[in-house]
Amino acid sequence: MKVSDIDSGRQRGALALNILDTLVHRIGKDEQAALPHDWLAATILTVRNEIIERWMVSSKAAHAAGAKRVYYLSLEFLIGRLLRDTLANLQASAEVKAALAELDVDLTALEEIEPDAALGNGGLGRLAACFMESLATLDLPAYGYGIRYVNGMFRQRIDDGWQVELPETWLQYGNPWEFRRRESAYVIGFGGEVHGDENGAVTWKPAEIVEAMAVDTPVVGWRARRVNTLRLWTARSLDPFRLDAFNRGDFQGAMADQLRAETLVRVLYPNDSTAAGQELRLRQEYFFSSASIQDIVRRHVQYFGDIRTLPDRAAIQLNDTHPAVSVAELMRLLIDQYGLDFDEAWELTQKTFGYTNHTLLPEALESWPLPLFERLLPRHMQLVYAINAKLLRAARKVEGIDDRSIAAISLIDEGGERRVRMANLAFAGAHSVNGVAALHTGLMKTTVFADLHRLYPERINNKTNGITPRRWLQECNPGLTALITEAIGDRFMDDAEALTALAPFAGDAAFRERFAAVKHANKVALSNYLRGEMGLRLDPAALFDVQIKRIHEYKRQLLNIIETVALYDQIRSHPERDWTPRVKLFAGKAASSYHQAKLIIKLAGDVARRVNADPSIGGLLKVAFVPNYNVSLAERMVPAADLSEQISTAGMEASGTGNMKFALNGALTIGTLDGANVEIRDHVGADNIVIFGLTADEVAAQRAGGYDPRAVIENSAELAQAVNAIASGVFSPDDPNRYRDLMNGLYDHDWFMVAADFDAYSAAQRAVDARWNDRDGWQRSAILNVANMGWFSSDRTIGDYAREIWGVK
Ligand code: 26V
Repeated sequence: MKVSDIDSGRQRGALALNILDTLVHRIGKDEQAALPHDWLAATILTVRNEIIERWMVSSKAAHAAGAKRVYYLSLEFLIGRLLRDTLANLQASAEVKAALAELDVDLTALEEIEPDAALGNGGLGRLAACFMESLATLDLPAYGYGIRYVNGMFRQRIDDGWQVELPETWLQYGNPWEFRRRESAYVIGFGGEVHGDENGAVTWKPAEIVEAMAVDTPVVGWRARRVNTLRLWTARSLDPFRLDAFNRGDFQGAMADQLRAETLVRVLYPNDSTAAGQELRLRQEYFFSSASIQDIVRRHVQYFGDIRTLPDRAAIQLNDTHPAVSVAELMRLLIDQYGLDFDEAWELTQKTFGYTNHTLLPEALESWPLPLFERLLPRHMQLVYAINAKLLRAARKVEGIDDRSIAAISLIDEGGERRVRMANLAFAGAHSVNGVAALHTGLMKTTVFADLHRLYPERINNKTNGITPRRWLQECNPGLTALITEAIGDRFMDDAEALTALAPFAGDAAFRERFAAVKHANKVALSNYLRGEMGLRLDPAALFDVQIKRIHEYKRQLLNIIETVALYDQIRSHPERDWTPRVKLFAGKAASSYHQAKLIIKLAGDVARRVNADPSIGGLLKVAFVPNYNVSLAERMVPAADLSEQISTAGMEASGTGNMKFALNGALTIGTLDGANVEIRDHVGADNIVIFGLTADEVAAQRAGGYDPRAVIENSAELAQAVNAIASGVFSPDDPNRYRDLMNGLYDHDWFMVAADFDAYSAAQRAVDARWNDRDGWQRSAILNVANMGWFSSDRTIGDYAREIWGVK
């Protein structure tokens, strides 16, 4: 039976028939029986067919040209949904929408039931996803390598104000985007013993092995210029079912190997603030590093024959230290399999790798207890020692170098229990070490990497982060995109820096009105969504003030909440003043073991409940914590924001990328001089951003020189009143002591300088109110933000990596 035969007789074009054919023959359902997920799968499979040929063209062209390939190794890819993005990049949205309409199916509804691929924690993972899209857009041959987690980032439910973590089952209906590559499989070993023979050749006999199998997802660049591959590894046992054990009646034993393999790829570590430290995490890191490096080496030798030309044909970028064991893995393959001598292998390795650092937080810097590393990876341990010997020999030649400096450079931390330092291994094994914003790169040179920097002063460089304007402007904000296109044409879609042509429109009153109308419509849409999801009633005319990101003390959601309490207090005391109506929105996940962060979520909810229920403030202030922050929620919230909260303690946020998304969508930033905020100010102009608070240098100086938060609190009536109200249970009458310790922490140490920055922050917020009342001035600034944010496109960032680190065109 052909699809046309079961056609209901209506007029249907080729694409509609194609989707229907896929539904019937691939999904096995007819139109009447199909559920929304069946239509989604049929649509994705049909679209995927359109991609495959371009995909093959892309890889054949790279092969024929002998092009150098980029390999982006990352334990996280926070992709989100793919259908809308892929259709947009194929320029096929309208066509597919029309075809589905012929089948009485709504494309937007399908797009919104696609599960969010949340294989990442936050900024680092989302950056990797933006980079993949920009690599394809810039027509650079590239592969992303990672793990196909069965359970990605947890789903957050808020129960009685408390965060509860639930497993996210994104693969529940299968994943129609992916191709399982059974033939691309590698054996990964763990443990066992290392033997050397009389000629010096070394063999590692692992005690345990699993197989890594490739699962590929096509990544379509803008205007489908190129299709690259995101290759995620899944694990399987080489002996998935032990019949001998089964026949003995040992049913569990029969499956034990398979279970162990599946455990490797079961969960993403849901933490971005504390190094995990568990054996399973190191196993994940090695599993994916080894599979990726074996795959890269195999491809190189197959195409080019000589392993010695690897650095000419492959650039491998390490996304933080999570894949740093790759340095030792490549050394192992070069020496033990290809017979190179150590020095030659080291030179090739250094030329091949680049390393990106994403955090200076000492607690997030990975290091592994030496006994664990040695037990799991005995051959790699030997290589780490050999690399370290070479590194320290070089260090000792530096004039005036002292023992403290040598100890800081060493790959082994000898203070306390001995540990392998992954950041030092990545630094030593790479020709390029980059930070992700100018300020952060500067701090790398003077703090964590100061000694390594003195040894290799050319190695550290800056690559300021970026975001893809396809997802973060065109797709999430079609209203603004249409308005911009009408004003300046569509060149900005191919070159985001062409947005500067919008700047003169800031002076055009009619344009400002239309710009404001687009923002208003986005706020109405978000309000409607939040009413449906959580019964919230918001006034879209109010100022939407948004802080959405991982919950962490350094990001200072607490500063925002305390200021909210102070504002509430002020409105109650002076109801006669001309207050700006505000909606304060929070969203974000806390690491499951991070008690303080979870308490901050609870506090946001407690403050919201009290404030929202108080009729005496006449609806001038509304507060909400929106559950389950993820990429899709960000796509709804970012276009609706008026004010973007980027208020980390200066020196602690490596870059931030949410800051860029908001500014590109016409929100004004209130922020500290931290991370990329500094460069955002330089681009949008100091008049179009609200900067407050201590600088990174001042934070360091205060911390060094007897900062006394108690005195600061006692000197600020507004702050003291808010802190004391929270501490005494005004917002938690059911448990008046709930926030006592949290508030005492501010008096006692206040490591994140909440008290130190409070008055400046509060004053900055009142300055925001004043600007809001100057409607023209506000819209002018908002338009100038959009016009000047093109530089923060990840196309620019990837162009910089390509030229300055990878040497690819
Ligand atoms: C650490 C760990 C520790 C073990 C458990 C899993 C895990 C996962 C991630 C991390 C490191 C997270 C570092 C990170 O996300 N940094 C963010 O990177 C963004 C992109 O460069 C940047 O914009 C943010 O400022 C920075 O915090």
